[in-house]
Amino acid sequence: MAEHTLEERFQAKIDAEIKIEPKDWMPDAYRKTLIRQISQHAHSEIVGMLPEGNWVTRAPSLRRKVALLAKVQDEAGHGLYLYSACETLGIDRDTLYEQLHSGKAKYSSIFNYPTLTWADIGAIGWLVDGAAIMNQVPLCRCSYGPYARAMVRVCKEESFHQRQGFEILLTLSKGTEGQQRMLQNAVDRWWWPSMMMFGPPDADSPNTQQSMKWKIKRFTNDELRQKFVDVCVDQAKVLNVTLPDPDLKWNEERGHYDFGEIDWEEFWNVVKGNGPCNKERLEARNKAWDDGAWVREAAVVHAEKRRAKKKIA
Ligand code: BYC
Repeated sequence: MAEHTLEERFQAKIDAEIKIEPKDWMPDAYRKTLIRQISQHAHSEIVGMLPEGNWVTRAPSLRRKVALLAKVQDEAGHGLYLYSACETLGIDRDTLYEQLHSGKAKYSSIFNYPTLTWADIGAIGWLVDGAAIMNQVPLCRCSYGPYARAMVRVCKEESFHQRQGFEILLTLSKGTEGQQRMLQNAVDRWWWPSMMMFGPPDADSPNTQQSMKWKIKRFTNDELRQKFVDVCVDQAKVLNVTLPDPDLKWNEERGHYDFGEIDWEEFWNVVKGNGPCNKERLEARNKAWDDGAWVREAAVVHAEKRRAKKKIA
């Protein structure tokens, strides 16, 4: 069968909302795009454990510590589902890890910012997980079956994390003046980086158009960013905080909030590896990998022994 016919049948399946499964024929570019996006997503979950992990030993109560530990552990789980989904496309996990550890792979810009106070943990839950949910709920309908299915559980857990973060901030908002200042300061620092999570504006996004046609993405970067702003404005009122954007204003005609210019220079700088914590994050991942060598070796020996025992039996 001619290549173009296969491609047409593939697109027809996507148009008919039929999921593409690992053994189905797919264009090389579709496979490559998915490996790129899913691996970046997996790396983000894994690196995303670091800023929050920083507060596990300093959480203000046992209840907060247990909840934060559970959240960080969920993120490790998300990373593992996503690496598994990525492997169904024919790339092995060691290659993916190598790409992360060598600094070749991208992961979300947001995790290159520091967590300076306890309020940052609440702000990450509210804004970062909030942005992640906005972006990830439509991914449950992604055309590639294993990615779409992995996202269902990820989204359920992310939604729990977002509420947990909001509750941390709500508690601070009812606290002392110092706690309220700490809350405002965290929101001031996390707002713009969270807006950047959705990626460059549609006009400068090389991948969006094709990914929409393939139904990997269901909304563009700008569409999701706008939804995020619209939702956050009302939530900020409940928290009694100001979003640090003087241009934020309801636009009656558009039926949406207008917002100010995003500093794209800062975004690209962070993506290129020059953000406040890029170096620290990569060092931490490499150290964890090296320190864990004996665990991996022990696991392999254990598996081999079990296999040998089964053979004898
Ligand atoms: N950071 O053409 P574009 C989470 C790159 S949430 C770094 O629009 P695409 C978590 C992009 O990769 C975070 N790089 O790309 C939450 C591309 O470069 P390459 C992870 C970014 O793929 C809470 C170039 O810019 N979520 O894990 O169509 C706690 C041009 O962009 C960023 C996901 O990964 C960025 N923010 O759209 C713990 C969701 N934005 O690859 C963990 C899945 C863009 O061509 N991913 N770039 O060299 C997606 O939905 C899409 O990949 C994006 C970008 C919307 C992020």
